[in-house]
Amino acid sequence: MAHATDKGKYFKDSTECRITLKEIFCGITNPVLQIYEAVGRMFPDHSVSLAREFQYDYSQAVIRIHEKGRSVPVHKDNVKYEGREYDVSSIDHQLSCVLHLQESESGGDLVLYNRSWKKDDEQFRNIDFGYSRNLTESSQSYRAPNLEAGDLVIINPIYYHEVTRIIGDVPRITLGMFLGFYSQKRKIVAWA
Ligand SMILES: O=C(O)CCC(=O)C(=O)O
Repeated sequence: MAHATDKGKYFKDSTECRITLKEIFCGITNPVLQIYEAVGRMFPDHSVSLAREFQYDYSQAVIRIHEKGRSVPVHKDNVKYEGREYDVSSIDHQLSCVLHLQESESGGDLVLYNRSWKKDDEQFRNIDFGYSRNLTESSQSYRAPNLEAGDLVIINPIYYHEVTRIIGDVPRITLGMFLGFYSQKRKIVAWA
């Protein structure tokens, strides 16, 4: 949800994104639907659907192409805090789902830190995106091993995480979405 402060633009871009994803996955099963099915099998007593607000669909997924030299700084995702103007901020719990479409030659590792976000951490926030490395330097970390195209990684995004610098000419390509859980309704909504 890159346009957290401009809902009109977010929902307009979501419509265009839906058309683009349809074109990209024309002729094959849309991986977004495959992820919904996989999540449905993990949580058989929950329904799984795309998030909607009034008559608007949220964006289905974001495709990230990380080229050589790119990295994603230490950050967390928490729609209850960052997306308060969106209906999905009323969820009880959030997970992040990343389908790997192409790995880089080297680097591009997902590193998870054993430290969850607290409001006080906002003082360590970078101006543009992410947080100061000081925040996680003394936390235990876990590097997701040997990920391959086709792997689906599900994390609790309130724990700090980062993607290390991409090395080599082959870009790292992923398709990402968030899952929001409404515990009482046993309902999971997906958005990006
Ligand atoms: O690309 C990844 O492995 C992690 C993506 C990420 O940072 C996120 O979903 O918040």
